[in-house]
Amino acid sequence: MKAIIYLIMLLMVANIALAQEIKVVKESVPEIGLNEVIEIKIHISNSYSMEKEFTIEEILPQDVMVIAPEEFFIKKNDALELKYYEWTTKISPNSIKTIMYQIRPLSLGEYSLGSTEVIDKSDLRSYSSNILTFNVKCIPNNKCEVNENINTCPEDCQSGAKDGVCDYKADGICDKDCDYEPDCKKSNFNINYITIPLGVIILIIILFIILSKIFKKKQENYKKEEIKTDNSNKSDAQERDPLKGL
Ligand SMILES: [Ca+2]
Ligand SMILES: [Ca+2]
Repeated sequence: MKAIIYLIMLLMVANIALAQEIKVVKESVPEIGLNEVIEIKIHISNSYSMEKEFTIEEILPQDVMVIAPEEFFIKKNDALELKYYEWTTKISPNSIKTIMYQIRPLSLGEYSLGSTEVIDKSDLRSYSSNILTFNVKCIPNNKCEVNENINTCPEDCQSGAKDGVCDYKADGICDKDCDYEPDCKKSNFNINYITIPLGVIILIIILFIILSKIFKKKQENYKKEEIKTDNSNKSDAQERDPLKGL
């Protein structure tokens, strides 16, 4: 990374003699520990044969503490409050100027700094730098803590640890962060396999009880009806009996 930056810088210097242009390159170390301060450098090359004045705007990432320079500006982008630096500087002909600032990242993981916007005040043309990323690593203490994972704290969080990151690999350890992983044998048991047949059986039993009750009642009614008919037949026969009353 550093070698690439130096190569770009070398090319920028070489370009001064070859072409008339403005180049902006941003750099930092690729990695720091939590609570450490990171220094960001913005190199601006003016390959014109005249002095130029620029305004430079650098939007700072969220979740950082501004260290130096202490003064910064705030603007609103939708509901988001953005901290940013703004400088105005003159750069001599055929030379490079470096602007530096320091911030302290407040959380672990990868930070990304958007491109620095540089505007040439003489013709209002704007130039953008590269996007810069750096990683904030943990300070190891043999505990895989909240917000730490195998990427941000490989010293404390082993592969397969329950750290919110799925390490998808066949290493004999089932990582519980994965929905599916070669080492996690997912049980094919489904509770529905029991509840649905059980429900059907209960329904059949209830239906059987209701139907048998209805059947029983109908049978009782039929018997009552039969006795009633039998009695009325008997009384009819008595009515018609010619020997009745003798
Ligand atoms: Ca830790
Ligand atoms: Ca994990």
